[in-house]
Amino acid sequence: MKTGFVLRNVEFKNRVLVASGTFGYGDETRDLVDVAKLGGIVTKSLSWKPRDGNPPPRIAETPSGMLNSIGLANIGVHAFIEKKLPYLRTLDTRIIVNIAASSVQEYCDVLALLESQNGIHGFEINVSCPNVKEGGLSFGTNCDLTAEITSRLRALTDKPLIIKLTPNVTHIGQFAVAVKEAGADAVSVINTVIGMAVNAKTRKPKISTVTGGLSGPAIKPIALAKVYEVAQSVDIPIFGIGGITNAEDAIEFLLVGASAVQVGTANFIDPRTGVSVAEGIESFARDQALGDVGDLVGTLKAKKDMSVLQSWL
Ligand code: RRO
Repeated sequence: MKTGFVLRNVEFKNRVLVASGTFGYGDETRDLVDVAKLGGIVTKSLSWKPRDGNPPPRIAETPSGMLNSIGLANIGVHAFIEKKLPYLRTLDTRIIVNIAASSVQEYCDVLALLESQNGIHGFEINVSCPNVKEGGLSFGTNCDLTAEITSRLRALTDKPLIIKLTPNVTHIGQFAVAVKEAGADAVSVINTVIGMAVNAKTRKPKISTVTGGLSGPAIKPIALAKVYEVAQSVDIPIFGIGGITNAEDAIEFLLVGASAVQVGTANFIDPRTGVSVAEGIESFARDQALGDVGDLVGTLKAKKDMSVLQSWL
């Protein structure tokens, strides 16, 4: 059974990665998860300088979803290189480093510095954090700026360049087209959906920044629709993300057009979820007598002319 795939010049052993922000820098779960059974790890977004993030409370539970406003808390690219990358280099899986920034120049500086290090297989560019005032959605909801960031970074690396898109736009397919034309190898679809939770008794929002990013099973139908729209718009690979908790969820993403998936919020319940999703996909493909998990990608049986999205594309 073939489980892997190739993106640009990098081979992934299977189509399941763990999503940025839900697996730290890979070291917290070292005694819990056999990461060699994952296609890869996407590390928590890095900025040039360390950031403390937003004040608490910055996480709230909602029915079937988690609301976060971490505010890009991270150790900064220099501490990452010194303290985290040596361990990541020892792992038998692909390491994708996620980068966030508050200016185009900062994205370039962080990527250029990481580019000079061994042990990084690709970059995922976060233009979609809903919880910071500078950068984040102010980039990711502007198609021209998203394309400019992509082309500036493309010039700096020959490694896979993946742009992580926000669902908080009217036509995500247009963003996928723009980043493809600017040189992106793939897109990650989706980051969190802007949401809000309120405590009726105190009349206060449940997180300090009032709104946050909703993730978990609550957003899976939104994510499937966004992946479908992107798959109808571009032919570059898509990492499908949003509420995946088991193999069946992941297979749904492959069917609508994702080439691979990332498991996010489910890691907070069980950090081994990605491994069991990878195993479950493989046994599903075997049961279906497929020779390659990739044979599932984009094979949704849907009448395209029946899709209401079609009139936008
Ligand atoms: O740190 C965060 O608040 C955060 C980020 Br950078 C992101 O990309 N998505 C999200 O839901 N939270």
